[in-house]
Amino acid sequence: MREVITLSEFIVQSQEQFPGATGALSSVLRAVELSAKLINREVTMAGLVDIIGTMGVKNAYGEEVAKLDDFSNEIMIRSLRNCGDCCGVASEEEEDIHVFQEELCKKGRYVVLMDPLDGSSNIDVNVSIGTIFSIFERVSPQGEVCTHEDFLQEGSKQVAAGYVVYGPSAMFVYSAGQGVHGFTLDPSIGEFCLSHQDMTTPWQGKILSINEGNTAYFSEGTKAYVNWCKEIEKESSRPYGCRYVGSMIADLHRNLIKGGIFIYPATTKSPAGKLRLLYECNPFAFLIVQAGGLATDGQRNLLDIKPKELHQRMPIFIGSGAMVEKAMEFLKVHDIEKVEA
Ligand code: P6P
Repeated sequence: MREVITLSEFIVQSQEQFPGATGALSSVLRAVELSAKLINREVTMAGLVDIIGTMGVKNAYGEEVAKLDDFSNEIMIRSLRNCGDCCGVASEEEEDIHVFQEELCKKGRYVVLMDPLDGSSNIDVNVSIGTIFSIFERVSPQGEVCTHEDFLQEGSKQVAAGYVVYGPSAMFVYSAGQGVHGFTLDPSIGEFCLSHQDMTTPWQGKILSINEGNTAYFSEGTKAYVNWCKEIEKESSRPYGCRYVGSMIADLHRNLIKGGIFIYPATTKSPAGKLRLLYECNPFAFLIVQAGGLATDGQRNLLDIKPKELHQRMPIFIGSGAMVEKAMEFLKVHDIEKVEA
């Protein structure tokens, strides 16, 4: 019989690799897993029950909050509060941090940052969406309430990060610093089962993923790189294929497996780009680097950047290392050196 290893079993077995492990991180990961199962159930029912559509309220960015956004946010917060090892949460859906006041939670060693349902604008057209999470060890004293400093740490200090893609099948993909591992939900037993152990991304890919509708707002460097990707040059497999779903989780999950570069650059319309450093860029940067790729803002490694505030946006060039390095060369020549000249 095929050996099925569930996510819970894998987390416990992986814990053995950390001599000082107390099981607290495993407990937080399992809280995320429980949330994913509950969210997946609602997402797969969306369209059949009154869970489509918006709440009639806007989030911190002035974006309409979908009912599923709010549901997913509440589910994650409840699970993380109940696990007893998390002292607070920062959510893309909430203006400020969510400080757990319960005595048990104050003893929690970890904080979690999350985008409970990324890509929710795609729900009503049945495109893959997902949950993104990032886990840090707190810097504030255990036993007290968490502080903003717990959440404003460089991405390199993440102890774990991952995502759940609610697509043709639901997949839970995470890393705790020992490689990237994927688990596919088996609905017949209600368990995420190991399906992609030690995921790595090719150093050279052939997929360009960028919203070219924004070309008029791109920098000269970004335009030059995109045009270079479209030139005919057989040895380097160009022109590359273009794939853009408009749901970060779907685009990055594909590129993680097949290779490629995903770009949401700074533009004249959005000088800091669109995606959020804490809730989208850092967790994916952690994963992609663990999988052998690169993640930058066009100049700096994303994981080295000290966040200034919770909802900080950040340009992102992420994926196959050779492609990210090439893109940075174009930005250096056309944007940076030109400006310095
Ligand atoms: P645009 C979804 O709204 C999201 O936050 C990401 O999931 C996705 O990559 C990006 O925005 C798409 O943005 O401007 O291309 O529609």
